[in-house]
Amino acid sequence: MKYLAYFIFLLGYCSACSVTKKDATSQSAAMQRFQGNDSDNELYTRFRYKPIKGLGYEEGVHRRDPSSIIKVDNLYYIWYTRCLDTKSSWLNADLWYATSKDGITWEEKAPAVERGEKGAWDDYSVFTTNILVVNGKYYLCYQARTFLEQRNTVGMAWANNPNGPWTKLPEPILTTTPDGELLDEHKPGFSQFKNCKKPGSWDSGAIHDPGIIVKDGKYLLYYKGHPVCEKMFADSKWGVAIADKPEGPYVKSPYNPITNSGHEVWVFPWKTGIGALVDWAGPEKGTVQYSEDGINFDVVTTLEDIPPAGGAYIADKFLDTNDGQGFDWGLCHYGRSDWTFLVRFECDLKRNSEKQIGWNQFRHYSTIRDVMLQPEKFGVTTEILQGRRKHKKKNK
Ligand code: AAL
Repeated sequence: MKYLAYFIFLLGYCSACSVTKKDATSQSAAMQRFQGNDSDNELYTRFRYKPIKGLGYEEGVHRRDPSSIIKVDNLYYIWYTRCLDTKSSWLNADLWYATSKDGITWEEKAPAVERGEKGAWDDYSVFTTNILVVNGKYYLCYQARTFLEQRNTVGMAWANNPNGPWTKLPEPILTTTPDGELLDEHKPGFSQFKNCKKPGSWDSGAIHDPGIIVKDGKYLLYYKGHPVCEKMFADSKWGVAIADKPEGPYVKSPYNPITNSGHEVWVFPWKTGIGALVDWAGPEKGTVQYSEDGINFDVVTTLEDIPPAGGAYIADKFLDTNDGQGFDWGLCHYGRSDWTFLVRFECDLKRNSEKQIGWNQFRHYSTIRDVMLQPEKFGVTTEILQGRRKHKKKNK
């Protein structure tokens, strides 16, 4: 009995030792998982926003989902969804383009790709596009919808000049996985939530945000998928479809989905692999990730305030580089006003750029969005919240 008590005491003492005594193998789960400070992390940044001229807020016009930006003959080009509908900001829309000399003042030019004729697979809306440039030829890939089909497709158009004219490929280059069942497959609008009969694969309900990057001689078309019978709008993930030629055929990777999170797709060449900004949807929302092969992504750090549907100026996006340099500016949309509009963002995701991570860059540190939206409700004004009103000096 005496020995048993002694043994129990020793056991307790030793297990206490193991959590209090440090030896060479002591390492917490967090430190085993990931080490590194944001201040040393090349893929860490804060985002800063600025208004632009020409594509900013305008009553009566939605402009949203901008493409990546390219530079041709000293002029920047961008493509985006332009929509005049009051019920939706992306259905019943066409693709337009604009140019700029400095990335701040933009000139809206004309439609690039318009909806097809009645009965065509793109007769209701062409929207959310991205650009690809290969050997002096330009390709736009974009979402397409008919008026009645709930599930969308991805189309492509090409041109010899960024100003067009654009020629559409006759058939979609990507389609949703044809499983799951909607109560009504032929219903206008975009509400699949109440339209569910039988759940489907992760990309059976929608294939969105197509964007192509060139890697090792292949064309990697990244896209976001929603399943039929998605429970929440934020259950999206990304997949990739791969082709030997820009026009396809694109074959979906057997590894899809290749992310477990992410809404608007944003990928860029980074060093020898591919970087990804995974925005507001899913368990790994708000992260920047990296993959050596474009399929297996790891989280590198967490970012706040990622530009919604950002389209960056990524100078080497289509160069099939093994030395991806990143980017430091672009346009994104603001979608919570009556008419969606474009704004400029700046960041430090260009290699060797100096990180602006001083205290004044952490504007969101003390931000509660509901307070920011309705300061008066909380007894303060916007001026006070923004720190523009100084304390009155007493006893001077
Ligand atoms: C966007 C994109 C797709 C969706 C809608 C318009 O930000 O994810 O394009 O369909 O919202």
